Amino acid sequence: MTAYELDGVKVKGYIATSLLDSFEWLHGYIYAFGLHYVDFNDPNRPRTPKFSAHYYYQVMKNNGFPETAEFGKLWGRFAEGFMWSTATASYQIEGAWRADGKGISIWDKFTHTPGKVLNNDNGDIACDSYNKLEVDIGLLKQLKVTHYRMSISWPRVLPDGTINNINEAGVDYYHRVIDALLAANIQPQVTLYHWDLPQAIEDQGGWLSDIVVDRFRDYADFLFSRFGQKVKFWITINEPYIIALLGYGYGSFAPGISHDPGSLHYVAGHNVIKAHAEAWHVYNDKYRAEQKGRISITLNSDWAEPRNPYKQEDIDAAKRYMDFFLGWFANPIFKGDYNEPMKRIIRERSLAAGLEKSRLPEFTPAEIERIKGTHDFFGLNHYTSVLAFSVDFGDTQNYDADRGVAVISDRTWLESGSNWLRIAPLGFRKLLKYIKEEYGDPPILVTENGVSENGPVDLNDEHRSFFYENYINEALKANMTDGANVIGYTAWSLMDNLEWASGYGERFGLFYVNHTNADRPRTPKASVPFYTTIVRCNGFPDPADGPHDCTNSLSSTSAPISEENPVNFLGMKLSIDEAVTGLNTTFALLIVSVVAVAGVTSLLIVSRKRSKKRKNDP
Ligand code: GBH
Repeated sequence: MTAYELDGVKVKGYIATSLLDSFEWLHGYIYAFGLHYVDFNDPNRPRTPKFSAHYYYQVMKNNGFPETAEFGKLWGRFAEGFMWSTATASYQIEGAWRADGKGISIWDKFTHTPGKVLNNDNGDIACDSYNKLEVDIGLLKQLKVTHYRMSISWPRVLPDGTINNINEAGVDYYHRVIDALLAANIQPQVTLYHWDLPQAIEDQGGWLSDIVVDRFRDYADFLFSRFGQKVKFWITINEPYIIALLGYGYGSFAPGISHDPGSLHYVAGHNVIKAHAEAWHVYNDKYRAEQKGRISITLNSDWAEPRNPYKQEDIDAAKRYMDFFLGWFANPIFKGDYNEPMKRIIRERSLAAGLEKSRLPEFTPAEIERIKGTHDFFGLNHYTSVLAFSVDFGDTQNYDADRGVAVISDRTWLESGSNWLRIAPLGFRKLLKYIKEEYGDPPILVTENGVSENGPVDLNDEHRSFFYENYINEALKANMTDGANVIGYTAWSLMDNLEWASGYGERFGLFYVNHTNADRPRTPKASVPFYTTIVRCNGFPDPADGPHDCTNSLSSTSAPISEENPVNFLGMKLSIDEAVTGLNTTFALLIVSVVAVAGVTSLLIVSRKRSKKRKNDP
């Protein structure tokens, strides 16, 4: 376009290569140049338009780039007082699994069950944060974050899960953490429950039994009474979706229950919602007036796009994906009761299978009222997007069959170190806007967002800086352009840690932790100064009204690794220079809003006559 408009080159047409993924000569079917994905495992060779096909359609329709800022970078800052944070969770970093009277959690048991976790990794030592308080505070200071999201290990403070037995050594540890944070002028955002349920409570049925509702309320009451003078941000429960579905449906997470995948995740989810509501009410009734903090829950959700945005079935599938994911928990808490599609679909499918009633439990009218409105903000964990389409699973009775949706990734979304996580920043903006519109324009606190790598250690993590720059910029658009009330942002994670069933191989940290070294040393990755700059700038101040003091730390982003040391970029071994060039190219492509399809080839048809004529001109 620049050549045509600015340099006067007579570009007469443009052919995008290729219409379809196809046989790529010596490379077979590995490389996919198509605007449409072709499934070569399916004899029907179904075609699916990629994001790039839709984008190219827009370019053709406009006879140039679409007149929208959607794809460009937005310069601007978040509001004064925006909360900049980074997060960890107790089991993933603390270690000291039996120190000083700590009780056993379901994750201690799960990781010690052979075959449950990749490499049989466990959290016995983890990042040893239990013994490295000062070191970790140093990392937070280096990042210049205003807040730190941490979680409390329930069995560390209440070894059997009840207030009959208080482990003061554990309570002291959290006092030391919180005091050190406050001394560094970093405000703690404390999660009461990030998945490490006391095994003693699991032995009584865990989240499947409503005993847990009372236990959790007592535990919450206890924490507010002990820490509420110092802590002003509370998150009751992290990701009920994962607790319920992976813990009690699929069984891929602790406690690993999978014998009744039709019902148990719905039962567990039901109790999680009730437990959250009780904790919120305790705070509201007993502590809020005096302690003046805020308390809510953190829900995780992907963003779902229809696989084909022009196909009604796919549009419906994407909506169902959202209803069964975010809506499962957001509806009862923000609107009252489960959403109608979930209630109707699960009831119909249950009855059709000969059951007497729906596998989705019902709330009584009194419960609906008690749960509705138990939020001071919308805590959101978000990582990735999916393309959804409708699938009929027959009469199978499980979550996926109830939802009736399957998903794929767009081939143009860059990969990460986790199979489930593709980099799709645009979905973040859409999700934030969706929450604003669907759930009453709540203040939204982003409690997790981040990206992983795996394989050989590479401290030059351009992919993470790329991720943070683009995702945070989409959050800024959601805020400034769409009016979503985003009040804070939290990078997952402060440091590489136990990535649950994936072990230590998938690394989400801003700081690298060497888990084979007994000292568990922390080393900043290149993304540390990068994120710090965004934090100091409170967003992305326009260079046109610069220079800005806050960008000074950018000068220290130079790679902390040597030139000889090759780095891994998108699975290819490249020199650092090449990798940086590759990434900059990807940035540039995205920023000028051409989709980053690795190796898109194009053909410029230049009018020969004209160019010849020009050449011949004196
Ligand atoms: C969050 O979960 C957690 O709160 C945090 O503790 C975690 O470290 C972080 O994200 C990164 O995962 O391996 O294919 O079975 C986000 C939800 C739950 C998404 C586990 C990936 C595993 C999928 N994650 N899930 S798979």
